[in-house]
Parts: sequence; structure tokens; C-alpha cells
Amino acid sequence: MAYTLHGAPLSPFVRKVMYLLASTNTDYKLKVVAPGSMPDEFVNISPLKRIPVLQENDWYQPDSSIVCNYLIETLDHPALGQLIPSNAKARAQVRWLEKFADYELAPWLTFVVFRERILRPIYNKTTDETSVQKALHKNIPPLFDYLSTQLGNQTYFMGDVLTLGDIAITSQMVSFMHGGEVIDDQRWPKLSSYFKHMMQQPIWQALVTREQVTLNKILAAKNS
Ligand SMILES: N[C@@H](CCC(=O)N[C@@H](CS)C(=O)NCC(=O)O)C(=O)O
Repeated sequence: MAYTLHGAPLSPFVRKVMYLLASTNTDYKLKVVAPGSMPDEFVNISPLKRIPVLQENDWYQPDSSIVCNYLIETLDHPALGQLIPSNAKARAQVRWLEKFADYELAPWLTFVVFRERILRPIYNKTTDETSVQKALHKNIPPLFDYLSTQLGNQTYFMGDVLTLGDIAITSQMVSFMHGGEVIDDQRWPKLSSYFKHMMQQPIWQALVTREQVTLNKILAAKNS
């Protein structure tokens, strides 16, 4: 199987797919496509001009959720076996958690905090810190409150088993961290410990270390 992943590793949606590819040791080529400098013809493989897109030979599939589910079904790898539970109610909950990450966390953690603090300066645009502060104080706390109630005292959101919901949520939290923020351990102690625990896992460590190296290089080149 020849896989190419079109996207940029700093995108939380690309990161989700990279997590699955890394955890299964799947060989793939990364073709860097970054928002802001996408070639016009990218629309031919991604109708909404969004990353990621998975290419398998001459077949192209956009959207991280669809791609992750496709990889889970087709790679049929033991490391992915429990990412989608076999019980229908548990599966529904995992899909909800993934959707919550992609459509409720992403708008604030990634598209405000990460974009304003990291991406805009890279593209020589000023950070709208007022929007960041509003996200941090108004929009994000109810989301973290909800996640804390869902997590409770469990290791992962679905108990003892890591699922696609955890990968999607953690991926958005990584963008929040790159944006210079931490999960307040006084206000959300369980969620804060959860994220620290996830960041100790070798696959997350490898992905995040590589991203930090990339970010440092970009910032050093800009400041030189
Ligand atoms: N639902 C999509 C969302 C993907 C998405 O929004 N990707 C962002 C990058 S993080 C993007 O490509 N944005 C294009 C742009 O802003 O021009 C998925 O899960 O793949």
C-alpha cells in the first residue's frame, strides 16, 4: 500500500491521522500542504480546501474523521482495534467525543488560540489577543467543564481504553499548548493530569517533539 498524507503536522486534524499511522508503524509520505499557501489544484482532492487528505495510490480521501475510520477498518492492526468500540452505545459516545473535539474544541483551542498566537505572527499578521482572552475566559471554560465531567476519575474518556475520542481531544489540546496555554490544574485537575499523562506516551511525545522542532525553526528563521 502506498500512502501519502497531504497536510501540515501542526494541524490538529493532520496530527490525528499521523497518530494512527505512527501507532501502526505504517509507512507513508508526508506531502506538506499548509493553510494559507495551498495550491489552487488542491481543491481537486479536497473540495473544501482543508487538510488532511489521505492518498492511497490514485485514491484520495479528505477529512480526518473519515480517514481515521478508514485506517482503523482497513489496516486491521491490533494497535487500532479498540479505538472504535464494538458496543454500539460506546461507539456512539466515541463518535460524539471525536465530533466534540473537531467541532467544539477546534474553533477555540486551534482556530483562535493557536492561530492567533502562532500562525498569524508566522504570516506577519498581528495577534488579536482580545479574541484569545475572550476564548480563554468565556468560550473554553464550559468546554473544559464538560470534558472534566465526562472524564471523571477515569484514565481515558471511555474508561481504561484509549479510543479515537481521546486522540481527537488530545490533538486539539496539543494545539492549545503550542499556543502557549496550559490546562489550569486548579480549576480542571483531572483534565490537566489526563493531558500530562497523554503527553508522556511515546507516540504523542514523538509527534509533539517533531512539531516543536519545526516551530522553533520557523520562529528562528523569522527572527533572523
Ligand atoms: N473536518 C475537517 C477539518 C479540517 C480543517 O479544518 N483543517 C484546517 C487546518 S487545521 C484547514 O485545512 N483549513 C484550511 C484553511 O484555513 O484555509 C477534518 O477533520 O479534516
